[in-house]
Amino acid sequence: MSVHATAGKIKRMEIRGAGRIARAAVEALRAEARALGAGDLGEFRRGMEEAASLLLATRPTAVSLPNAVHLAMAPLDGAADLEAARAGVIAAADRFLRSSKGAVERIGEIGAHHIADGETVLTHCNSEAALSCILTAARQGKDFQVFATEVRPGNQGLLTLRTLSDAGIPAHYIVDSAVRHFMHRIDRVFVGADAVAVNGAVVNKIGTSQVALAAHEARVPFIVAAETYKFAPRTTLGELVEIEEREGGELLARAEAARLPRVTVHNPVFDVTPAAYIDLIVTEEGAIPPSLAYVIIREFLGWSIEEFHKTFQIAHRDQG
Ligand code: RI2
Repeated sequence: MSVHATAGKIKRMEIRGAGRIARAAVEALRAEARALGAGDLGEFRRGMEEAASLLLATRPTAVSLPNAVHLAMAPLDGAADLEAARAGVIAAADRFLRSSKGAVERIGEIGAHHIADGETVLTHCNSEAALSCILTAARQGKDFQVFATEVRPGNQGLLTLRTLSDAGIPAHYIVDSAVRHFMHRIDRVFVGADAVAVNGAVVNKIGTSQVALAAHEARVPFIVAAETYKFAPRTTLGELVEIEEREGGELLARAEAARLPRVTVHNPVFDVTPAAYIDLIVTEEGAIPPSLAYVIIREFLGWSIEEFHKTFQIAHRDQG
């Protein structure tokens, strides 16, 4: 798919989920690298950076997107000529796509150890990493149930239910505000992440922090499933993860809103769960307490501060 088409689908959330967004962007960059008819290395680099910038501007929160774009674009630095650059980007994209799928599988294997026979698990939103833990446990023959929230306003809970149902896992569907009501029946919460900050705080679908609060109050373990490329290097520089605010129309129909001129509709689609409410973050490199987020950023992302700045400049070039 072209860069334009992919960017449009990510913006409209036809492609969604932090991992899927990252893979779709990298696939689009790979297609662009193959197709770009540049005359020389400079022209190729400019074309690729334009494509990257378009993809990076689609959604601001899931840090998997800039992390993945950075990995795919890295071979442009130091490439001897145009064809080396082209081949480098294609190979880096292939590597990321392979390792992303492998990471989700590995997270499933590690996370499944935390689900036992007879338990009841709760999940919020639709995370392939969290679902990988749940599906792996089911494939291992464990007998357990899952509560899935609706997830206002996008109703991603329905996607989760379809996956659970296809896998033959008994499931319960509840509105987001019923989480505390049912928490006494829950043994463990599994959610995904759009970003993990250096202080171990997790940015995930709006409502996640309320789920964490209810779990904390009831002493229910709260587990986050997140690939290492969901960790946000720029938070080591003191930057906050931007919380995407989407159209109010997703919440309140335009005609209804027109009748309520004094009402401001707020539609933040993510929130921040503090590290204090998180028991474990399961990455493909192993499960860590949130206090070790910095180690993941340093050891497995391994970016220098100069590199953060460069990808950031590409991301903001078109936004003035
Ligand atoms: P995986 C999603 O964001 C959800 O917040 C989900 O928990 C998170 O990405 C991680 O998903 P959105 O794109 O990468 O639905 O684990 O706004 O699939």
